[in-house]
Amino acid sequence: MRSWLAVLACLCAAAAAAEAKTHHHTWNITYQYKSLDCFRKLAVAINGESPGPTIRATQGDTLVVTVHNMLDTENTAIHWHGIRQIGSPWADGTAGVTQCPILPGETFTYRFVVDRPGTYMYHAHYGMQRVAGLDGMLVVSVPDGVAEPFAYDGEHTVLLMDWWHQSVYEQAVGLASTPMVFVGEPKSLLINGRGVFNCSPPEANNGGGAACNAFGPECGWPTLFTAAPGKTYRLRIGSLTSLSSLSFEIEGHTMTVVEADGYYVTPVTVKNLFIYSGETYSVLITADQDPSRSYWAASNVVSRDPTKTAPGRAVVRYAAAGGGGGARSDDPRTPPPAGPRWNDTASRIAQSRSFAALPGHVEPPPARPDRVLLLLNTQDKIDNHTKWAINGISLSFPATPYLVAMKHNLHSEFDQRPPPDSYDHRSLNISQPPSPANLAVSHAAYRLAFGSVVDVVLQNTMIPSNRRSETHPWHLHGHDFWVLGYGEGKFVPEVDGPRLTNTAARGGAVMKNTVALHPMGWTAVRFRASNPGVWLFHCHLEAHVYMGMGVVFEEGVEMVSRLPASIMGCGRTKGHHY
Ligand SMILES: *[C@@H]1O[C@H](CO)[C@@H](O)[C@H](O)[C@H]1NC(C)=O
Ligand SMILES: *[C@@H]1O[C@H](CO)[C@@H](O)[C@H](O)[C@H]1NC(C)=O
Ligand SMILES: *[C@@H]1O[C@H](CO)[C@@H](O)[C@H](O)[C@H]1NC(C)=O
Ligand SMILES: *[C@@H]1O[C@H](CO)[C@@H](O)[C@H](O)[C@H]1NC(C)=O
Ligand SMILES: [Cu+2]
Repeated sequence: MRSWLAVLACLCAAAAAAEAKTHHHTWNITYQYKSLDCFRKLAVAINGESPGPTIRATQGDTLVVTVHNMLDTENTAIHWHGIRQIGSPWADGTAGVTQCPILPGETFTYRFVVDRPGTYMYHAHYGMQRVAGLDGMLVVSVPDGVAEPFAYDGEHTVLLMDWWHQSVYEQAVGLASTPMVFVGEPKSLLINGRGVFNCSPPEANNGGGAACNAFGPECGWPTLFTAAPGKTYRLRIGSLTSLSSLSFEIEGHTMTVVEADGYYVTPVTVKNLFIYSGETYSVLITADQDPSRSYWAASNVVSRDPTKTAPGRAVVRYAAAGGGGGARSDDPRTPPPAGPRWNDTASRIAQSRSFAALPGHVEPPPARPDRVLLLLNTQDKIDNHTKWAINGISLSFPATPYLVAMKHNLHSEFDQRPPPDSYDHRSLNISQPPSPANLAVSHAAYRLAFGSVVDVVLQNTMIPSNRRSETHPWHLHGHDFWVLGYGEGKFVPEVDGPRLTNTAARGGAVMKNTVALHPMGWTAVRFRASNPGVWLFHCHLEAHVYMGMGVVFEEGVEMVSRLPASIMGCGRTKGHHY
């Protein structure tokens, strides 16, 4: 107990001693033709780049990002994924929750402190816009003079994405249509924004022969990094896939996981890393293989049909391999790693369970919760629309952002009836979930007592129409949570509740901001509702949150200081002066 306090105290002291800097970034957001996987399509770019630049800062620094929305026909908003926004809840970038969207032609400035070191990300949080490629990584270093609990010779970022050829509009309209037109499996997997789509079968490129150019300058597997033999590298890996759960591995090399979502974990060596949308990991990899050749890094789809999406690839080169960086003749002649069996849920759960907080670096969870939310995840039909619902409520964002409506008591702007804390878990059969009696699309929200400890148990189910159960990575804004456990089947409060209490008491629970809810299973997390504001908690799959798979938590909104006028301008906030 004393050791973690000591470590936290010394980190804070070091952070305070170092001079905090302010980093200014100015971003022009535009649509651009990009051929990220050799197929030309419109992408949303930051200063011409998609994915956007990696932002770097040091713990305690302030980031000031001025966003010019130059999209002409589309709103935007940018979320800083994993940054808790303590004291700046209006800078969370979640359209409909913490701000009005940034209108075409308008400028919005995000200003916030990066209070914890670690690997984070940013991405669009307006409609399904992230699908169009508005995303990137955010790396926060420890202050000078603070040692990390592992050593490495160099570091690289690895951003994993999935990619479609139809536009974000077609995807969104399809999902909202009756009957629903699903977005389908991704056409490509991207690593650091690059992939190679097979242009040769004409039917594969939607008839757009000219759009698919296997010989374009952008078309080729990217170099992930060039290693010096014997050296150890830190890879900061983040997934911003829109649909896919992935397995990432590097041919011939093992990886040692040392960080997850900004917290150190007890090192775990793996052949492949399962990574779910919204998660980040740091892994250490030592260049200890034959330096006369190069190696594939690969991402493979798991949990969904992998046969429709070829593996994402990038090349790990050795400096000794004759240089020529990027030359195709240097690409490995081996096939890329095939990845694990896509439907081997047990090994994914086992890896999720294998992570433990590094002793001395993570505060242990409070002993017990003040409130328990049992959240049932179901897919249902509402007025013939296919929707995801949580305890029967399918979330839709109100015209007036929750933060403004709640802070200014605009009660007509959202549903005042709180969503249910639980469901009938006794009679539930997760293979055949009944349609909830209260099923509705709503702008409801959970109001949490400020400072209270909240447990959330997410319960997965089977989708009645296709008899499948999917993986849902749940992401919490404004907080990190302790992961108390993963279970298979149905959560039984009388049996599983006491086990969670024991886990909490034993210590070692990892802290994260995103956690997987595995097929036909449950996942339990605990957090302290101590960050004044209004925060989204949602499935990180773009299609799912668009179909209502999220909830909203409010805590201490009355303690939030005066809201900036820049977040207003929509719904009831139009023309109001606060
Ligand atoms: C952003 O757009 C403005 C106006 O067109 C231009 O002056 C500026 O150079 C652009 N900035 C960048 C970084 O592209
Ligand atoms: C997993 O998928 C394969 C086909 O890829 C199938 O043959 C096998 O039966 C499946 N296993 C389970 C447990 O569903
Ligand atoms: C829903 O779909 C069914 C079958 O296609 C149709 O008969 C019914 O009229 C639709 N209901 C609504 C409310 O659109
Ligand atoms: C749950 O539903 C499945 C699928 O309909 C059925 O096979 C099973 O017998 C049910 N289980 C119980 C305990 O009723
Ligand atoms: Cu989901």
